[in-house]
Amino acid sequence: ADDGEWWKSSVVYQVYPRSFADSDGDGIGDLAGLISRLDHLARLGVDVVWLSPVYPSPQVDNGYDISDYQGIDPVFGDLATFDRLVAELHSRGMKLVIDIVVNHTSDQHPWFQESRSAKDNPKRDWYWWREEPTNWRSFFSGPTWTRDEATGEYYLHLFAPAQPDLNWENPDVRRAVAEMMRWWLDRGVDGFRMDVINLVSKDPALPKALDDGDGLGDGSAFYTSGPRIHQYLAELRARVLEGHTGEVLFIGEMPGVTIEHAALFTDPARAEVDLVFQFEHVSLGHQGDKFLAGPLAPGELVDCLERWQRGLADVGWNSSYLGNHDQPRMVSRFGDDSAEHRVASAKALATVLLLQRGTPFIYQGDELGMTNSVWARPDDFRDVESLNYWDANGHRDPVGVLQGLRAMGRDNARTPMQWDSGRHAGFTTGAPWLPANPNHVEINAAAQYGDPGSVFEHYRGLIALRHTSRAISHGTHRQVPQEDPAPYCFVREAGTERVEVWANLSSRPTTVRLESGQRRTLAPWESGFTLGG
Ligand code: ISL
Repeated sequence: ADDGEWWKSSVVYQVYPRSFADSDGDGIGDLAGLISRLDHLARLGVDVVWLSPVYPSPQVDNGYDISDYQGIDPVFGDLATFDRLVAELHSRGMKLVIDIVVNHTSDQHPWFQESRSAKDNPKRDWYWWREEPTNWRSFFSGPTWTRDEATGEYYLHLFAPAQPDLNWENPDVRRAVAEMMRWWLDRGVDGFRMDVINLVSKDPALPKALDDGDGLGDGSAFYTSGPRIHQYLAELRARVLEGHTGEVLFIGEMPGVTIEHAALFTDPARAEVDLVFQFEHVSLGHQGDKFLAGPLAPGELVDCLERWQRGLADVGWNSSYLGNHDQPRMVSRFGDDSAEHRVASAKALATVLLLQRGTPFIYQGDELGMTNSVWARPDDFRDVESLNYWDANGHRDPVGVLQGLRAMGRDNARTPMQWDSGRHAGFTTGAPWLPANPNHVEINAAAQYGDPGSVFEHYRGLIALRHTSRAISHGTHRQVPQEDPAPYCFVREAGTERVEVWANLSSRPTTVRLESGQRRTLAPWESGFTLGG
């Protein structure tokens, strides 16, 4: 039964195009490469593709710095190839969600070029300009303000200096964003994943942050889910959808979002967004700085996921993800990527990812159990976040900082997709922009297709279950409490349909108690479920 919210029974697959498939041998993945691999997605059974940015961009942050919102970067293809992608997806019954980055533009965007040119330029107020900077620390190390030569004033950038923040207080900015999104809707896209969208409403006073001792501080209280964010999102959705028939999916990426705000953002009655990416579980153990992350205590992940289950049980809707292009590989971060436990832990995590309540997101390669890669030296990294962090912190503790980058660096998720055991994992015939993980000789798609014991076939089975079981797609979720904090057990229920799920999220055996009281011994990382009426 389709109750209109098609995305509740959908599984989304994220493609990071730069690292997915390269059709022309330049070492960088592209749209034609993606089209050539759509059979992989059809075989897996996913419903929606979320495509990371492919717009013209100087690629300072791999496309999250956009210099033209209505085009395709030549490195990825052109608009005709994009249209072909939409048609090819639709003909397979899949939908396309594109990535919209409108907290900031590239400093090469014509809007910013105009804005920076003079204090009295009509677009001056499209960005944040001040005579005096505040002391906020940027997401990518260093200050959030950079002085611009042309006028001697400072502009705000929560991320890299090449990513100036748009001023959403200006109604013209908000109108331009809505118009741009409508243009893509008219081209046939089915939804939008909106980058750091809960950061667009700043406290216009831009107050000073508490000094961490180095002259900078955490200003996030002044721009996270800020004063007008709910108004802006409701306004944007209404404008984008005005006169449009057919359902469109709005996903908000929201660092620092609380459960309370997430329930508001995803309350259908408020018509803001349908899905929210929260960050609590991926931030566990961060101690304020993700590159200092320590190991998780048993049960920490489960407790966090459960808090979100309870918080959005009645109003709103969860998104389920354990990895993406900003995170280390899920099996390395939350599982156990040793030879002994890699396959079982990838499967146990997938069982949780795909069977808990909420729309699941699979990041490319996780369906193969891909792991973090090998980084010998700091200059092996390509990601602006890792490189800046090294520059800012490497000198005080080279060994510890390199260790942190290895464990948490975003490039772990950005190594080429592992298609086969051949040269460069079948990703490119040229020299890849980032080397393939050496373990591709063993971990790759070709080796897993049709192998019933493989991570890929495990994902395929779970996705199929999500499509046939209303208990899984729409049902209630309740935890079955355990003495041992490591295993995660829960029951999903809709009408007379009941699914009980267990997953031992640890590298040692354990015993769980099912809801019936029956005991069950689980091997390390063993997971499973029973279907019952
Ligand atoms: O990876 C992070 C740094 O620790 C996150 O804080 C990340 O910056 C945050 O999730 C926002 O991510 C999004 O916006 C960034 C971009 O670099 C990420 O790739 C994108 O997903 C700026 O556009």
